[in-house]
Amino acid sequence: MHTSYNRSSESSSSSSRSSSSQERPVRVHILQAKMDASAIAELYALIDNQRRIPKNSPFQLELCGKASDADIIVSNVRMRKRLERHLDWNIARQKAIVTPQWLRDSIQQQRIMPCGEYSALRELHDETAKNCPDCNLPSCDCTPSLATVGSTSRVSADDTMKLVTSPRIFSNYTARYACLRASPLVCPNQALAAELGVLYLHRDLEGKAVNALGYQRAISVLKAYPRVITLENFDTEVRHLPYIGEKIQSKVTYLQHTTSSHPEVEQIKEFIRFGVIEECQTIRASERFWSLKTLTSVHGIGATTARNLYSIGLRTLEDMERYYDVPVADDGTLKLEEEEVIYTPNGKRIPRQARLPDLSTKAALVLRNDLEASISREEVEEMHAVVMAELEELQPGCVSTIVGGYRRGKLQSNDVDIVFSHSDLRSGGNQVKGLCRKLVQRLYDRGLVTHVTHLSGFHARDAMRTSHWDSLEKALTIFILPSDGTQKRSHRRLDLIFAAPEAYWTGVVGWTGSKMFERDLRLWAKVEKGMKFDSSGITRRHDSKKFFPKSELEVFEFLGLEWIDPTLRNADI
Ligand code: 8DG
Ligand code: CA
Ligand code: CA
Repeated sequence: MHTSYNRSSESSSSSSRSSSSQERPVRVHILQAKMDASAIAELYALIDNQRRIPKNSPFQLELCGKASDADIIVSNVRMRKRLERHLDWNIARQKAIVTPQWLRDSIQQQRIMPCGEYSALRELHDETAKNCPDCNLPSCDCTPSLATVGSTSRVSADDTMKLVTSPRIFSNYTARYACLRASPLVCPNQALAAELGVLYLHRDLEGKAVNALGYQRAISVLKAYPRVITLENFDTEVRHLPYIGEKIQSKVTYLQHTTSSHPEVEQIKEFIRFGVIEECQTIRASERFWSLKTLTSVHGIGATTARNLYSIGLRTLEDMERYYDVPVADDGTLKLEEEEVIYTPNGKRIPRQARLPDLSTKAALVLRNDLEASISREEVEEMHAVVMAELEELQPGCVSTIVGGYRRGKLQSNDVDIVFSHSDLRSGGNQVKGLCRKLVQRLYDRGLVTHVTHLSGFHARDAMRTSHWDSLEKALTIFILPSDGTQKRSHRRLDLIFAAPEAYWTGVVGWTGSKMFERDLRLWAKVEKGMKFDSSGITRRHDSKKFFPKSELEVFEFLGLEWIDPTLRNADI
């Protein structure tokens, strides 16, 4: 049985198949929606491992980054509506769309299992059976479906659920800007990206910003590379990708690089050969690295402070507790200092001070276990619902979007970011700021917000050093869901961002991330379009004229960009 494909059949006619034609592996695309990182990694590893099967074996699978070019799409999505968020239905009908079990069984049995038996969507069962690249099946004509290069389909201006990322974006992995590339949550080279992430973090903790950015850029480019990197494609393609092996444009690092030119190139090659990078092993074994990493895990402690604390002898969180004089309760647990609160006769909590409590380093230390824990999508949604219910009481009819990693498809988030607006809000005045402050105060009064790390106009100190990002009103808070009696609730970081209605969509784009996507979006706007992009709007540089797109798609179109789904904006690790 031949399970690899006949290349000449790509010319679309099954009659053009000839016995002398070259065969190519069956292309498999992993649709990441509704899969967690470990499931995606498992499927990539399955395909990657079988790559080592001798070349003349009839059973060859190849990872394909572009759904439209794949023969088989592995999907956990079972509903048409949901699938259409990621894939044009006309393209879907030309593919075999199967469950992950198909891949496991095919690998185990070393043959293409009948796709129809693993059809992921009931509605596509017949097409999946027919398009299965298995010549032994009676109904199979073995003609691979041609990739129909569809353009971005615009269904409704502000319904991003229905926008499809063009296949062109998937082919564009050699582009210099992350906002031109498709960067999935987990890429075929995720382990390599994670290893380079150690080098990035090390440079970042040591204050070597330019060097750190070099690694961040290399990671960002690798995130969009659609194939598992091998020594072969490394030499022919990968080393020529932007930022991989390019000298970093800084006098200081340039001098460093002349002695050991292009460290990324050697390190990537090292990873391909050995599966680890030696310098990462050294870094992981270093006490200083672990100490700096631990000290910066406390909210509000940046790399510079951590290095200062290290230089005076602090190594662990216990050292920090002693240094910051964190109070310990009788039972040995850390405790928050008593807040000054008073209650109304019916139990409503009233803060004695109008000023909301800052999250001090001391409090951040006490809450560190809560704040370090990741947040499930269900809890993110619950938090959003609770906040919206409170906001509805203050100003009915607000709109909101959960942005950040949640919107990019992360199953676990480190914090929750929500952008709000209301059509009645006027820009320029104090209405937006007023609503943001009122909401935070209300959440505090309800015991839902316990601390505030930044509230626009409230605190001079910008602990997050994010003031360069934009001028939207924001409150960075610590939030805790009310107890439902069954589970212990944890403190969570919650960022509330308020935009005037005309700045809502730039706010949503600006806060969806990821960080490198945002960085390149701003760079693209500036260098290529003569525009300044930030979350509060787009400004033409030569005459300072402001533009306010009316949908997220319009933000992209205005900047001369093709649509990229939020789940493909994961340009960081
Ligand atoms: P996670 O670690 O929270 O799970 O991932 P994330 O959601 O991607 O990270 P984040 O640190 O919450 O940042 C979300 C996005 O918002 C990211 O692209 C960075 C961006 N961002 C800030 N601060 C600010 C800011 O003040 N203004 C704007 N426009 N964007 C900001 O982190
Ligand atoms: Ca976030
Ligand atoms: Ca955030």
